[in-house]
Amino acid sequence: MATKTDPKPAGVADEKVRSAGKTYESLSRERLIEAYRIMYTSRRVDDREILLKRQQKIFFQISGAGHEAVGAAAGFALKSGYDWFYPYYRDRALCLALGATPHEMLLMAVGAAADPQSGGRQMPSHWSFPKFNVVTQSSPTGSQILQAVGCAEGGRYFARHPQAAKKNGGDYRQFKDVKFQGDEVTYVSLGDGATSEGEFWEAMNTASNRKLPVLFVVEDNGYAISVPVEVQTAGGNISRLVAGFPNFHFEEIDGTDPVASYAAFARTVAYCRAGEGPGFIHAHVIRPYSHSLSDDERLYRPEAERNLDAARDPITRMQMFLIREGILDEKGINRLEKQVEDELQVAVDQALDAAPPTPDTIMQFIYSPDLDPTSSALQTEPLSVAPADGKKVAPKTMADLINATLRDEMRRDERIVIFGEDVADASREQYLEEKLIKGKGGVFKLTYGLQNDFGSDRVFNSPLAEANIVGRAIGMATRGMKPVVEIQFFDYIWPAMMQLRDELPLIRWRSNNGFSSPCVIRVAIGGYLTGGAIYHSQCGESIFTHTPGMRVVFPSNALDAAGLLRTAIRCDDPVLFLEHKRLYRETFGRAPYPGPDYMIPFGKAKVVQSGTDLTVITYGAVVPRALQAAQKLEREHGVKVELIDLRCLNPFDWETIAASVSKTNRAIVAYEDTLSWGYGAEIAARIADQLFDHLDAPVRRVAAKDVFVAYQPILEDAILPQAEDLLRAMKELAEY
Ligand SMILES: Cc1ncc(C[n+]2csc(CCOP(=O)(O)OP(=O)(O)O)c2C)c(N)n1
Ligand SMILES: [Mg+2]
Repeated sequence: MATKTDPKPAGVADEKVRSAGKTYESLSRERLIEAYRIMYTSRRVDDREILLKRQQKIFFQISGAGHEAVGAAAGFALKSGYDWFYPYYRDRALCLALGATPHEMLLMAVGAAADPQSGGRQMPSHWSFPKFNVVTQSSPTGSQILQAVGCAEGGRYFARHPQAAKKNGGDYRQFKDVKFQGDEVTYVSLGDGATSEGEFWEAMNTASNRKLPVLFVVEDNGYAISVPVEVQTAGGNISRLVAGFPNFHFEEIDGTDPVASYAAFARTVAYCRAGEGPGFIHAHVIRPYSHSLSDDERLYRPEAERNLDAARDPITRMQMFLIREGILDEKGINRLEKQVEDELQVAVDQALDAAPPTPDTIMQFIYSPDLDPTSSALQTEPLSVAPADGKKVAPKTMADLINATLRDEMRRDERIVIFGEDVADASREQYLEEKLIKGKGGVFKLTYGLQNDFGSDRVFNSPLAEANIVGRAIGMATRGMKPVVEIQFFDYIWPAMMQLRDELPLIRWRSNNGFSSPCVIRVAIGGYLTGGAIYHSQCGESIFTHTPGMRVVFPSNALDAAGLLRTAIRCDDPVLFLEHKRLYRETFGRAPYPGPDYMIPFGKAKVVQSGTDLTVITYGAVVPRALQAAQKLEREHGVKVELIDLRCLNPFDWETIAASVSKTNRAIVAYEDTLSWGYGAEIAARIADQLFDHLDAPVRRVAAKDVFVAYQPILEDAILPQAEDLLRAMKELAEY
């Protein structure tokens, strides 16, 4: 039963379809036959894949069986290549309706090189069709939903800032074409089980609050693998739980009835297109083929329950409908089905003949093939502007120069938006307009004044939800925007971990360069704060350098922060930009403003001081501590330390390390994170492996104790590596 709050936006009445009254005229007989063709094709592709899996010719199968009517209806109500789509694995019929072919699907199943969705990298049914705006999907349940919200925000942003969509040379924009429509809708679907993921609620919240044209479709087949819906959802019905979200148009429908489903989609899409807000369709469907081929539902569902489902099979229902209404007779149905079978046979044969990808392609598209952020062409000199009065230029802090870089880049590139917790000057902008307040601009004030300068469209606060920040940024970046978002404290990055590990760095690789999401995640990191304690002092950069596809930068001074942040923003890859809180306003490493084009390429270390006796490789807040120790060692013992500041952790500058260690024959890797399995472990291992012949002593690490940072400063000092620890290690190694 459809519970509808029909808003009747323009054009809907003509499209109105009511299955009960048989007023399905707006779907012509041809469209209904087409709907059946799509649904039947979808089912038969599943059947053929199941056979192929049993014959071990493909390696995985998950079906869209039972979900075909909803898919066809959505495909009819939305516009392929115009609207945007974040489907999930049951949406085979939707993809067919949008224009995908069984051949393309089967190429994915066999893992062919020519698989247009992933080039053999993803499981079947992980849809990705750039030509239809179907954005690359992954396997984590629910991780697509916040991205869909960001995608809708991207469309709206470009509609409001059409100049921003223009192509531009000299940075990522050269390779990132933008298309948008003023009235586009973003479709996102998920199962009943996936509504239990927190990210679903975060997405509903933002779509509701910002009145975004996102169409949420919950395909409720009553089970998440073996877990029934009443265990997932309080009260057993998601419609009831979400009913309180403002601005939505809600529909709860029998998703096995294509005509009723189409009617609900037409109403909801019209509502979203008209800019009224998001839509929510809760479609009750069935799952006749168990969860996947690895699941046997007879183990947890009795026959009687399965029979009830079978009686609602959308394929049979549609067949009977067509016959009953005289749209197709039995012969006509047979002819259509035979045609589908014949075409499918050709597609299967072609897929089985398709060449697999060659192993030498595995490293392709981890990063942008177009823009190399390590290129020395990016290196520019800082602009030195001598003041007219002849006075010295006042050196700026790292915080100042990060703020200045953000401002410069926002001026240069209208695709940049900044959001995160507390980053705006004030969400209640009338206070700013009336000049009642100064504005906040971040808990560390790094984004201070940007909302004032660029407006609330470009700098705004997010809800207190880290996955929300990163998930939306990914969706926006997919559309060609450049979100530069902030995670307030590294210690609180973990709610975003699914997006940071399984999504952001994988968008390009898993879609075989079909999509990309180059955004910047700025994160305040690190300790030495005197009172920062456990939850405001953590490092953990190696967790991210361990993630292929993610650039990781960690500057130690103001000038490097400015140059590297600019490279990060102009880059065509996702960048995690780690800003050490202790260094924000340190006297060490201040520098004059280097101008609006100052850049440093990624992966180029800086030799802070050269030496001949020992190499210390470090980064971040350990740099000034190591420098202090090295200077003392030279003063007191004449040992000359070569100090290398890596600046960029992925990629890192192996050449500079190798040249230095080959010269000094002794190496210490120092880092603020806990010693074991920390970032320096990899560097130490590489030195041991590749520079063994040059070593006169073992490779040493100096790092934090294997414990979290405690509150009491005496404890903090004992836990984090100090200049004295570095001095001791340097002296010992020099004497080894
Ligand atoms: C984050 C995450 N946890 C667990 C899984 C394993 N898993 C895959 S599908 C699934 C059930 C999904 O159920 P539902 O959302 O109802 O969709 P359905 O498959 O029933 O259409 C689970 C637990 C996963 N893919 N991702
Ligand atoms: Mg389910």
